[in-house]
Amino acid sequence: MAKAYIALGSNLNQPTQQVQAAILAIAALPECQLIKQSSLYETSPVDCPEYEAIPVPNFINAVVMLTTTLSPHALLAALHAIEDETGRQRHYVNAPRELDCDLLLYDDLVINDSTLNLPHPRMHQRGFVLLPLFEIDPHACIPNHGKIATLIAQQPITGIKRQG
Ligand code: PH2
Ligand code: MG
Ligand code: MG
Repeated sequence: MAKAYIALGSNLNQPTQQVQAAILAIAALPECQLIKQSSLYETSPVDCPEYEAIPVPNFINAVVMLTTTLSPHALLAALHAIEDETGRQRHYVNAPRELDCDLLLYDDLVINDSTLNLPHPRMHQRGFVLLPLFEIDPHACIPNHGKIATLIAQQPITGIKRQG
């Protein structure tokens, strides 16, 4: 049984409901048991270009932990199917989206192939991932990057509000 962490994000079409529905969909996946879920966080967009001068909406973000007997690639495919169910369109890089489900960690595996990068390549720099992950696992370690507590202490983290 492997332990996997997934980051959820939405900034389009009722983000709170999108993230809550995604957590239920993940809990219902075959060969997966949802073990922990973070609070929801309202976060400022990071690396999201404005398109036609329309301000980028804030995100709702969360992180969940599950145990699974799915392979990393099978879990990734299941997460993409959950994204597709929301009607997500990929207009341009980091465009507003109904749902983004990123596989962050799968045990301590390091994988870099054409479809999957583990650990998620930008997670160690992103407060909207680090803070909810710290909430559910303050002892988490990111392969090649070290302890989550150290990563959080090392960088300024702004624009993140934990919701009740
Ligand atoms: N996701 C991105 C890029 N920027 N910013 C926030 N606040 N939350 C996200 O989930 C997010 C982002 C790419 O997937
Ligand atoms: Mg993402
Ligand atoms: Mg993604």
